Amino acid sequence: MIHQETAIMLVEQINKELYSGYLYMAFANFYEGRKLSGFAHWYMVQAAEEYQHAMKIRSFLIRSGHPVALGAIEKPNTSLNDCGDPLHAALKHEQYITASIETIYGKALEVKDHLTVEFLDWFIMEQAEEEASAQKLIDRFELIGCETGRGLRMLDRELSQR
Ligand code: OFO
Repeated sequence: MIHQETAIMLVEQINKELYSGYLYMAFANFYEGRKLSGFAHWYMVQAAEEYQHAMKIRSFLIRSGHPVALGAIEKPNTSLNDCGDPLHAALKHEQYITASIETIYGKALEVKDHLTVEFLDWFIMEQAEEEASAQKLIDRFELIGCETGRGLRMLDRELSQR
């Protein structure tokens, strides 16, 4: 059985994962507007992954007999100007999601909800990857910058392969 407190936190996490997808879609839209379709594609793939994360949690709760009452998904909080802004915002957001997962993990340990601890192991690893990949993209981008030069186009083409 999943503990009632962790179950509530997991339902909230579904909302955060769906919000993540919504945020990444906003980033994709921003890049579409700048004719950087590779960057846009990258974030649409990311948005689809976030949906999968939400579904993974949903299935876990449903399998364990917990009701999943869905809340409203907030409007993405974005003020994007520079073409590097989404990259930094993505890292910051992933750090927030990592903290959220770790909070649930901590609660599961506290209430001895071993099922949830085991379930969240995958998310702990996934968050390490998410942060690393967001940081890697920033590092690569910072060597290039926003000028519509050859480097940016090359990176855009590469991101379209994801
Ligand atoms: Fe679901 O990992 Fe990103 O937010």
